[in-house]
Amino acid sequence: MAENEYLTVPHEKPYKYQEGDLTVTRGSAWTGPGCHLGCGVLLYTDDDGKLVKVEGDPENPYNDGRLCVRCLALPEVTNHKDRLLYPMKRDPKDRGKDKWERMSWDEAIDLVAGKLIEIRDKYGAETVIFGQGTGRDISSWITRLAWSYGSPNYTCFALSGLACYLPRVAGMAATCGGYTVADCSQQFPDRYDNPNWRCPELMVLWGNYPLRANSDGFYGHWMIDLMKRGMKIMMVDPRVTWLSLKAEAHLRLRPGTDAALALGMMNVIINEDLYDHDFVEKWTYGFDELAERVQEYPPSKVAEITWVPEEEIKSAARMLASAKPAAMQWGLAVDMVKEALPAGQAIVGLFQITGNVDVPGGNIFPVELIAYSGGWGGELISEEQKAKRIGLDTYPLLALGFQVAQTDELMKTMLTDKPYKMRGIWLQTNNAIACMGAEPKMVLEALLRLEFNVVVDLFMTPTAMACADVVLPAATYPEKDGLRLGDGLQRGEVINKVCQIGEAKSDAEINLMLGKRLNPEAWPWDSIEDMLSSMIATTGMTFPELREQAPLYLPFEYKRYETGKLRADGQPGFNTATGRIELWSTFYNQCGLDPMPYFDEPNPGPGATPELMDEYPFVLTTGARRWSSFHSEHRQLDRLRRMDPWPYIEIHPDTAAELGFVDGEWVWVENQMGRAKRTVKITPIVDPRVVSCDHGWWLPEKGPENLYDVFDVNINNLVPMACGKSGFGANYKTSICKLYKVEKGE
Ligand SMILES: Nc1nc2c(c(=O)[nH]1)N[C@H]1C(S)=C(S)[C@@H](COP(=O)(O)OP(=O)(O)OC[C@H]3O[C@@H](n4cnc5c(=O)[nH]c(N)nc54)[C@H](O)[C@@H]3O)O[C@H]1N2
Ligand SMILES: Nc1nc2c(c(=O)[nH]1)N[C@H]1C(S)=C(S)[C@@H](COP(=O)(O)OP(=O)(O)OC[C@H]3O[C@@H](n4cnc5c(=O)[nH]c(N)nc54)[C@H](O)[C@@H]3O)O[C@H]1N2
Ligand code: SF4
Ligand SMILES: [Mo]
Repeated sequence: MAENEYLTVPHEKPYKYQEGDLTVTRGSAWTGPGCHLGCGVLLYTDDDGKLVKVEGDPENPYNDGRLCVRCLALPEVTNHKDRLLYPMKRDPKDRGKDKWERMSWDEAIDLVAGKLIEIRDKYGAETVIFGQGTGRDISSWITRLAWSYGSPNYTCFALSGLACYLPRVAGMAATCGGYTVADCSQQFPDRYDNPNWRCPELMVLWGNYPLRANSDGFYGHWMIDLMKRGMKIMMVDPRVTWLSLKAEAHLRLRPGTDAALALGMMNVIINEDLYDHDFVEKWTYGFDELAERVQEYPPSKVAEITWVPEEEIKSAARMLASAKPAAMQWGLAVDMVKEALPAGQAIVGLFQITGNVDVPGGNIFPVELIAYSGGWGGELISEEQKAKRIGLDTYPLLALGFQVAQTDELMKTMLTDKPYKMRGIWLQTNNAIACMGAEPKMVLEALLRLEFNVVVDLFMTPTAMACADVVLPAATYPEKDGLRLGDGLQRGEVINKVCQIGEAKSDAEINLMLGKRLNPEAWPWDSIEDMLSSMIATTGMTFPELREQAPLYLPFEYKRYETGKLRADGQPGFNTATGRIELWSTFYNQCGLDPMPYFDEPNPGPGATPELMDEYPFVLTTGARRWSSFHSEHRQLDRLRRMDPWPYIEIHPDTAAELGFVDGEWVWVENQMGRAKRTVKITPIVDPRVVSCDHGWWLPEKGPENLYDVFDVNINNLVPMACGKSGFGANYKTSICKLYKVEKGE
């Protein structure tokens, strides 16, 4: 029986149909290769079952027929000659060497299950780490595998301070009881025509570049749709971008000073009495304390800290306060500073005190279609095992709903064997030494101390080559059946299998096969179809039925805090201890953290370590997204590699002239942690005092001998593994560096 009324979009054709010589299959694009979204796609296959073309599905309201270059290039990824085609093993003595032996799937599952059960029996399940990379479709499969096996140590492996998305999500869960997203009508199947929706008057893009990133459920091209409907943009970004040139205001701050800027803007809004009195009085807690705190951040002082002129800070604050409604789409730059939680708290606070919460065209609380995106199977692990999660003792905030191990503490544990010795790792969709990990050489050292390492990936990666004992081949999305639910999306999508490459299997299938051996009761399904159908049982549909109907939407209501629908007890208000949005957080206070937002100078940096600036004169930011790749992926793909052939560093023309650099030449970027090579890209989009490097580099064409030269080109050689006071946040996007030419032969 369906528990809800669901909404669908009428389709002209069945999900699979013929077009000339090709078969067309409708579905969603959810990973791999990478991306967080799951746009509507039409997959074209020929008579031999080969994927030959991908197009955007014009009937899908989410992307409305549009696709990025990475989805357009999908057939080249799926059919690439370097794909892993079958399971392989290697003698642990040969780690780092290209000495693999092919196995059958039966043998592979026997080997992995046997070894994991042996470790569990001898040392305890907690000694095996289950590490994923960025949020692809595996979060549910890997959490269920970890928890049904009995390990509490599931995590985003090697991502210092869990510094992607989680700091924002955890911060909002702690202070407002849920996560809000900018209202671009994405929750309605009729989108911009929905009579209840309003176009935001202003969209503030804070540390996020949606056109390239399409992150956290937010499709970048909605910005263009909304601008056509009159919406204005404010951008908070140190770099000039295509969108910033069309923005009403562009606040070009010094990297890592976001918290100061937000507090300075709050200072103006509060002192000039521009806040929403009605909302603040009825629905927030701790406003007076906040009003006192922001007095420490007058715009003149904030201008000195952030490099944003005082008048711009004031006028931006006034613009935001007068826009009704205003929405905010934020991004990774908020997480990738050590004190990410207070930064996020300050930024989101701007929209809370101006009353833009859960109103049409503001920041809304989405409803999850099926609520398990934070992990599937949390009930499978015993309280006794849960208590062994690494980081729980050090960072009490981790007790807040998220069952992840804290990454920096986990790294310490791996290197010191305290409080217990780690024995193995299951790494699925994670290229730790090329991308995820800060201090990648240390991450490798930690991995090599383990007895048994399994990597599940699409390609051979530097991480797998360096440390794996078993490698399992995973499927790209046209090779698998799957579901896309939850994750702030409020819609259900289906992924449809249309082809098969080698012996690759979907992550879901791999984990189901292994789960059946590690804990059969937790994995009762005989097939993927059974498993997917059971996951959507509450919709009253089976997986094959949903296939024809998807995308599926839940009805949406605004201002649910007024009607008691945000809280389990049915009382009006927000899901916090006080029932209000906590500008002064009772939960942070309980955890021994400052209950209110504050700014902490990035360290090292011109504010915290002026003495280091003679040696390392530039502020470094890293990882601004590119069209041509998803993190460490796509480097094998000729078409995309041509767009950005080498790792680069963006340098202002004046700075380049001063250093005698010419466009395209190789230079070293170095700081007190280490160095990495980059090609020079001379461009006025960066401030002369700031340089910006891309991330995730390795060179597949160099071959495995030197681990694909990963340690020459990985910018994370310069990033320390060191998190904020709460256990969340790390300085990936703010550091300092010097630059010098690469000598011949280097
Ligand atoms: N300096 C710097 N470093 C950063 C960042 C930054 O901004 N600056 N960003 C950080 C962030 S936010 C993140 S999230 C991390 C991401 O770090 P990672 O998640 O480690 O990076 P990826 O390259 O996305 O992917 C990992 C691997 O997953 C494989 N893969 C892709 N799809 C699938 C699939 O469906 N199944 C399986 N089994 N494998 C698959 C890919 O081939 C790849 O080898 O990087 C972080 N690193
Ligand atoms: N094409 C592509 N898309 C991706 C990814 C990818 O690798 N490639 N990765 C995915 C992942 S896992 C994530 S987390 C998202 C991230 O995507 P976003 O959230 O957009 O993050 P970034 O692209 O790292 O940075 C966004 C902007 O922040 C600016 N910036 C740098 N430092 C600072 C700072 O200190 N403060 C502020 N306010 N801005 C700063 C940069 O100049 C950049 O324009 O993208 C996802 N989408
Ligand atoms: S955002 Fe781009 S890469 Fe991601 S699924 Fe959509 S079209 Fe594909
Ligand atoms: Mo990320």
